[in-house]
Amino acid sequence: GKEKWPRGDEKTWKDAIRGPDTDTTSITKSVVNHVQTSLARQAYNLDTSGAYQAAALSVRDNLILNWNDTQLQYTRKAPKRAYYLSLEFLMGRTLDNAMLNLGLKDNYKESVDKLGFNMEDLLEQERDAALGNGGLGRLAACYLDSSASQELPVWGYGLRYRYGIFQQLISPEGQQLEAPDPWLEMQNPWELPRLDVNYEIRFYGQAERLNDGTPRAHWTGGQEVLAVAYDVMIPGCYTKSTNNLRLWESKPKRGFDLNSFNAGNYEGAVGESNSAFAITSVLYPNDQTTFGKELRLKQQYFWTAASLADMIRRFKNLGKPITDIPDYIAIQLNDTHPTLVIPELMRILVDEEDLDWDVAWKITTNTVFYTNHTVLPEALEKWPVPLMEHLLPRHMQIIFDINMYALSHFLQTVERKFPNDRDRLARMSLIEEGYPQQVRMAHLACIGSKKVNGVAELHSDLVRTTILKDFVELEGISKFSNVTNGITPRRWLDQCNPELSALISKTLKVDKSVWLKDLDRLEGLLPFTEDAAFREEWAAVKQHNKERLAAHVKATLGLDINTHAMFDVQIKRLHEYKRQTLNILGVIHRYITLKAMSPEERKKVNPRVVFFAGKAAPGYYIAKITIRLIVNVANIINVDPDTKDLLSLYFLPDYSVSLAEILIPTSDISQHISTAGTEASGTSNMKFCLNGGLLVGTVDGANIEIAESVGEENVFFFGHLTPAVEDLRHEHRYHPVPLEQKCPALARVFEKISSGAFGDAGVYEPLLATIRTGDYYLITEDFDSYIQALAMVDEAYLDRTEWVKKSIRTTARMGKFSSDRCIMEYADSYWNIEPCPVGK
Ligand code: NBG
Repeated sequence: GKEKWPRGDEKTWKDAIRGPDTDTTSITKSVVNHVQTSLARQAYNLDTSGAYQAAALSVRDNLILNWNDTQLQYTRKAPKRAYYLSLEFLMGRTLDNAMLNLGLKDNYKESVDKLGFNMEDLLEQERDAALGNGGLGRLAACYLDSSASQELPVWGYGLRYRYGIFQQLISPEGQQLEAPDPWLEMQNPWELPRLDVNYEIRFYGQAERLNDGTPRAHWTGGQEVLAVAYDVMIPGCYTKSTNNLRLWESKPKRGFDLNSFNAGNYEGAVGESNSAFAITSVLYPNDQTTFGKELRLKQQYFWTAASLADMIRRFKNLGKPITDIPDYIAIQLNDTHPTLVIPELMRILVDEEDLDWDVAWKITTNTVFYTNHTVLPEALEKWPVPLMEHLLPRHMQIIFDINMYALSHFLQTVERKFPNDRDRLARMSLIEEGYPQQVRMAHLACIGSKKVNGVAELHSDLVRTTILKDFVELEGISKFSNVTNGITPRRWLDQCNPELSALISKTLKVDKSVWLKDLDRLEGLLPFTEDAAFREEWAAVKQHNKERLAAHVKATLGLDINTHAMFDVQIKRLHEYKRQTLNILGVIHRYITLKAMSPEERKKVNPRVVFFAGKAAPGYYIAKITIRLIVNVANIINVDPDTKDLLSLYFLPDYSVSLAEILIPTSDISQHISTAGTEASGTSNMKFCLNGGLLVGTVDGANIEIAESVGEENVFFFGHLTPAVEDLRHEHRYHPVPLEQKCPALARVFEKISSGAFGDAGVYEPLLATIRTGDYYLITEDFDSYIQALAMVDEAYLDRTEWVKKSIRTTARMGKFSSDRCIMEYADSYWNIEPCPVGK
């Protein structure tokens, strides 16, 4: 039936309601209006930063209108929704992406131009929203883009950290220094504070079981903290659908604790309020390691409890019975960080909704889904039982109960299936024995979820056969599957490489609004590999992107880069398993080889520029030494007259999403060289290949599927395979062979370093020692085949025509890696949600 107009005079409303600003004239009006009113400035005193703010506010107005329509539509249609819980969202900048997704970039550019500014300068004003460490956080951002672009009712939930990932400074000696990232110091136009949306979150206190024949308990006392919502609009590409990313900020429940205040304990009262603010003050800068800090556990509970309360409030507005939750809500856990949502949902259902344990458990395990993102032991979360008991006494009880009810069920079956298998019981328990006992979050996430997935075929296999093997035997294989990661082609092709995007549209004779949302269309480029004029244009784009990077490096670091060299890039978090060390040792090997050549021989060598960028966790000693080695090798070889034109090396400081956007489109090759079986997926490998850079890599993570798609002849694989890794490690431990014998080429590189060629050799000794003894990441095992792979790269690069063909073929076959495909898989096979379009 026709809805009744809610209030007042309908015509008055309709006449006053404004539409979006889409033509250049109204865009200009809206920008100037923001200059005048929101910023209280004038044409006379407007600088670039003010112009950025005004343009951003104008774009935001357009987003808000779409956002409002989308949210109203969701309320009206009440579709099942999915909620993506991630402690990290690495969004980068928003303005360019928002204008592109709205299809309004050209108009904004024209308008800004007429007002006397340059759009590129404006874009540079924006600070990255860097609320994440690496791939896991950036994946969450890509997934939000794809959800909105496909009109799916998906919201993200995260934390609004006052400080994002630290800013990285590199001293002249190559030391990494960390500075805070006060990204909110400048006004942030991309968030809407929702001070009215808030929840009280409890910590500590007492949990008392009622022991009245029900599983209920009362949780009282302790500290209560307020979670306040900030909403970030997530525009879909060429659609009105605009989803929400809700970030929580913590603050004291009331300004001061009145009791302590009245008792004269002013400092105590303020201290309490400080501890409330502290919860969302900083992003933990560790990638793939856990530290068991109480504040981190507080963040996790604060965020999952506020998010769940918000979902349940929204669900209750539908007026459906509580048992219908799985028909309206799907919760996706981005790694184990939000696993507390499982005991928290149980607490709400059992203690507050008074449901039977079994009913509550059924609801929970039909609502929650878990994605595993690593099999590295040091990254698997465990929380000490005493800490959990102190901070979340009721949740600790519930976890013990889950262990008893859910697992005892299991364990009885196990006992029948595998009689007297005590080891298995100990292995599977949610509680790891020891001093102290620890809660295994991956086990809890696994048994509390409807489905579990890894992020690339190989990784999902490893999840099934190693860390969750026992659970597969118990629950059946069908619960455990794979969704290979993807990336959004909007940011990672159209936005970061506008010239390539334009060339593709022109060549395919298809508007980008089509192929950006149907990336398999890139296959249409394949016939053009044989078109010499097209190949030239293709190569010219790469060349131009190199010059764009060179200009940026000149402007920011004052360095000159040889843009006629092959560009070889490795950018990612510094980590032993990612083996930046292998790369820098390879560079030194190349340097030694060049030095030994005659001037005649050198003439035949193709110049190469090697780029590194990436942050090391502040406490990661070995990773920091690797940075030092890279910087000091660069200091020597970049000025060596014998070789500097043939080999140069740069460590670009403060890697970020925005830096990646400039670097990725320049690569001829990029390196993804983790020890086989350690990199769950990798996603920058996809970004490089989508932009026509070829891949040098190990047979690991998504490299494998990329090679399957683009053709193995277009990638440079090397190194041992996953099944060999454990045996090799065993050999290293029990039958060590001296380096000189095992790998003479690497031994020469070590000698060079130890000779002091790159400064005080003692500095590097702890790093070299990890390789000489133990060599857990198998550098010595893979070094020779790595050097061979790089030689094959040199060889292939000599035939430039064939090289460009490889580049085109690579881009053309990357369709599978659009995050649109991933999100559709999650929507169909996991969440069971459907698009909810908004209409014009
Ligand atoms: C990382 C993996 C990457 C993967 C991203 C996104 C964690 C715990 N894991 O290989 O190391 O691409 O997750 O899935 O950060």
